[in-house]
Amino acid sequence: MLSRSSIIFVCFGMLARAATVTYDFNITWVTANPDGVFIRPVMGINGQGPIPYITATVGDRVVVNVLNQLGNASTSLHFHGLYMNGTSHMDGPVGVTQCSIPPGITFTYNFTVDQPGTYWYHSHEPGQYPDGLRGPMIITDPNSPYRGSYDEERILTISDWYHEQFPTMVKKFISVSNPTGAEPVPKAALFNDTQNLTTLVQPGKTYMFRIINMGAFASQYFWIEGHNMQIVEVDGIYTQEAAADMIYLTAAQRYSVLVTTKNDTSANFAYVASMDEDLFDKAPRSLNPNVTGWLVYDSSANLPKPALLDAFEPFDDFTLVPTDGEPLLPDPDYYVPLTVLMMNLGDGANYASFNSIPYTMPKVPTLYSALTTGEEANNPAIYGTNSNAFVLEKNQIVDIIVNNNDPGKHPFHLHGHNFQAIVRSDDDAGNYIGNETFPTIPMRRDTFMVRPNGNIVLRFRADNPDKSPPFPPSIPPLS
Ligand SMILES: [Cu+2]
Repeated sequence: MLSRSSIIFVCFGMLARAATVTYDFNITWVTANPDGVFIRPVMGINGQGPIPYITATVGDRVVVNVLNQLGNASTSLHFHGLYMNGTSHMDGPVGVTQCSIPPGITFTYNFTVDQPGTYWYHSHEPGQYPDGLRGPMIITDPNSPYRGSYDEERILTISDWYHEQFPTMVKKFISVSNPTGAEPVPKAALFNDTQNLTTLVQPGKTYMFRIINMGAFASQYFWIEGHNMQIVEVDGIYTQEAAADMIYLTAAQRYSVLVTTKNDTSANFAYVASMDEDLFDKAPRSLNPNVTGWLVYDSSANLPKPALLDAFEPFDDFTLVPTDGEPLLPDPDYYVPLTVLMMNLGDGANYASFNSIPYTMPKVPTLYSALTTGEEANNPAIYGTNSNAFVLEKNQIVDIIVNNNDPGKHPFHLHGHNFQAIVRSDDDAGNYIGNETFPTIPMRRDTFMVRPNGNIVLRFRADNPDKSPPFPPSIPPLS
């Protein structure tokens, strides 16, 4: 349910048109069978699962009226990749910027979007989004540097799929009976929440595919047989065109790629996403890690089976160059060293930790503590012993150093900012020791993978908020 109303305002002598885009979302349980072998309850919106896309144009105000009618679960929505600069209380993570939305209660998200690109929105109640509350969010840009370089857009989500509901799986995952912390292995991979997807294309045209990994756990390799991809955007940042035969998307990463179709319509071509099985401790033999779709030139021609690959050689995103040419930020004022370690605690279960501190959600959301404690807000201790709080000063340049002391690959995501990815080591490089030379124009994105027993360094400016909220702050009172 979408309604648009327009406000016209004058800025810098130019006439700009900004719309308000309103979505009324009634969240309920529905049933779905996306992999064709198991019908199960999923979280839907307005009776629909998969859930609707959110679309807006740069400059628009987005209003999402949420009514939680799940009955048996609280929820929230996060708009992944949006900086929420000046409206961090609209970001969505439960325990950080808001309380859960209990069953029967409404909550309105209201923010402006001033960044173009490919995003997604999802529940930010712990462990909930893989049960269905995840969908694309696209911010179109009349001033895109690639406007005119393509004829049409297509949205392609990639995800992993489970048959059990997440609350049940999480109980088994974090338990004394799983002391190694082996993650639940998905049952299937999906394109646009289905399998055997067909994408009708016309010859001699260029399509921009907005590709989103909205999976729970699995990273995915993606390629198109017989076609080359030109990467033009990662996580909302335009990049200089970079040719790729295959890309790799961790959970939560996005790419826009240009694909030019052939002039000949005699054959159809498979595209494939393949879950990175390195992540699975023990995958059953019956697991098909691949999902296949087709570029269909001729709907009466057959849909060929994709070829099996000997090895995966994805494009290295570290080499991408943003089109805005933003140079390496100055040397940092502050370092946030984070060591990733999986640990068994007193209950015998396995927990992920930063600096040996596993996260426990505070009873009072972190943002509420920050806004209600006066001078004490600068004391990291008030945010709780298990929240790993670091207090930054406005406009500091910050280096987050992630040392992965675990043999698994882990995506790392920062809310409220993108970051310059200035170091990514190979596997088994150990902890960061600071002898690297940094790229002069680093790649930027909001989600980045650290390799097994390796390290990454992410640099950003602490500029959120960089201005007062555009409207009187509307933090709801503590209940
Ligand atoms: Cu996010």
